[in-house]
Amino acid sequence: MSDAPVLVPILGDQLTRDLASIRGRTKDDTVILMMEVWDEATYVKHHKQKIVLIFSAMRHFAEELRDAGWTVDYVKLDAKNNAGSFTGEVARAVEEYGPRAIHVVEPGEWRLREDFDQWADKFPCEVQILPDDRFISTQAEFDTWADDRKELRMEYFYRDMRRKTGLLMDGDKPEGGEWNYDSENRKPPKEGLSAPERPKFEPDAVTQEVIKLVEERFSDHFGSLEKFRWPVTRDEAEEAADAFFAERIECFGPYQDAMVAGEDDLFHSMLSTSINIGLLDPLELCQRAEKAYRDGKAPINSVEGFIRQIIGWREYVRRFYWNQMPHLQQANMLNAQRGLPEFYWTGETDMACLADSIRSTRENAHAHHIQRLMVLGNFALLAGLNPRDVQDWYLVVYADAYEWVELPNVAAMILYADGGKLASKPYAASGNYINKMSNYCSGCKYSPAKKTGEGACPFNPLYWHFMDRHRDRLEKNGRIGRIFSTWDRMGEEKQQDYLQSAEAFLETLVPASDGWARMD
Ligand code: FAD
Ligand code: DLZ
Ligand code: SF4
Repeated sequence: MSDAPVLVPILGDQLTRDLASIRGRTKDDTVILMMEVWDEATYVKHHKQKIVLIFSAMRHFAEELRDAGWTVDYVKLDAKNNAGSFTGEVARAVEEYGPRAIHVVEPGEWRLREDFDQWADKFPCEVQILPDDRFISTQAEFDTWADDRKELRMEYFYRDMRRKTGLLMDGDKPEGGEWNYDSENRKPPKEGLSAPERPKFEPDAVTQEVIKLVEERFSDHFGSLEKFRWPVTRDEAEEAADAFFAERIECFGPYQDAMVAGEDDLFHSMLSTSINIGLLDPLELCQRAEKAYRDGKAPINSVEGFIRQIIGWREYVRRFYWNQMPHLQQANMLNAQRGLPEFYWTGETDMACLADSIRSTRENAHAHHIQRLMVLGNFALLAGLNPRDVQDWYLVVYADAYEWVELPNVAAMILYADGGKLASKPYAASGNYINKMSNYCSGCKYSPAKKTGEGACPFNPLYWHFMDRHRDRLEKNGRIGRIFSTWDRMGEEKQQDYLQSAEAFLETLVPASDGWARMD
């Protein structure tokens, strides 16, 4: 065997001790390369907390690997010789170590895969790009499953994942008799609903150094750093998971779709930032959830709901992304052309539900699922915001955002830009839905009960404006087509009232200035 080592680049969302590229490797012939690079920190102008999270978690992980005896070449962003990109840094390391091979786990994003695919031609050594086996499904499995289906519904894929993992199975039947308890995940919040506070992790010296770096180098990026309290190590992430299983999972299911002003976490696990960078193993979390059910500590609707989000939605969007790229990025089936309104960045809007969701986004780099879907996403859909702007926004603002998970949720789930491959109907709702599922409306300048004109909740006329302008496409949809008979029964005058109210509201939207999402 040659003395030359194997070079193992580990990316910022691959912070897992038994990653496929190091599993089974010997320490004395391996050089691990970790890189803080300008290209990754700025390909969109990520929320400041996301950059802090990743750099701090990377630095801690490098220390953990060194303590375990690995050789780690760690390149800090402000290192003088920083090459600025993964490919540049790998070129520098190839020059320095003369490796006999490069072993890297596939990146989560298409743009990087295109770069990594060039490495075999660029570098004078063998290059192995390994599957990321931290996911439960495989791409081949999904692609075969998807091959002759016109519509790709998560539910059927999810059932296969249940069978594959054995989670919540009773022989070959679903535990409790149903595959899906979604209908028991929709309890409106009762007066004064609040959840136990999740553990918050005070920034240690490593995180503080990164905060300083980010404040200096990324001062024009969106978001505040004041409330940075995310787990940055495996131990912290496990503490966060322990608290979820001890204190919040019981109510997770019933209140999964509830929203309460100022209650930013409610009963959500708040674990996505840790799962997505590899600090927590998704399958282990699901097994813990199942145990809580079997031990009688959490009801089936909570546990099945949690497991569905992970081995259902999370797995599904990962595979959907790779199955549908690169065209998913350009998809715009509803021909939505309106630019993103400035208030998505400033939070300055009289619509209380949007203002609170954006405030949480700015302060925490997080908003929970139903805020992302039924407030921010619903508005983007109804107002006809163009998918590229909306995609950029979601990729920038959330600490858990990576294109493989953000893009299917934005393009396919909220904007229906893929024409219904992923979702059976657009998630469109009027003010009634938000009023039922939250306490936002009582503190809003608008009224959900008022349908048109001055003081009417803008979601009401926007809803009908959306339906009317997409009638040709949506009327044929069995799940939504029936609402057009309600529209027709309203009569011309009422319809015009709705359409004019919506137009008047849309006129008031101020488009976002350039420079928020991408470098000028
Ligand atoms: P919980 O409510 O506790 O759910 C448990 C876990 O399930 C999450 O940690 C997450 O890993 C997984 N999960 C739940 N829903 C989804 C989903 N729709 N897709 C994939 N995984 C899911 N999640 C991201 O991780 N990154 C994103 O960039 C992202 N963008 C989104 C954009 C839109 C428009 C929407 C509607 C959803 C998006 N989600 C994204 C999914 C979801 O909103 C977040 O995963 C969730 O809010 C994270 O908070 P939590 O850990 O408390 O989740
Ligand atoms: C998101 C991100 C950022 C902001 N910075 C880095 C970085 O400097 N170095 C790194 O290894 N990874 C970073 N990441 C995560 C990568 O962009 C991530 O690996 C891809 O998005 C693939 O999912
Ligand atoms: Fe949102 Fe409309 Fe309720 Fe205001 S009235 S909080 S805009 S749903």
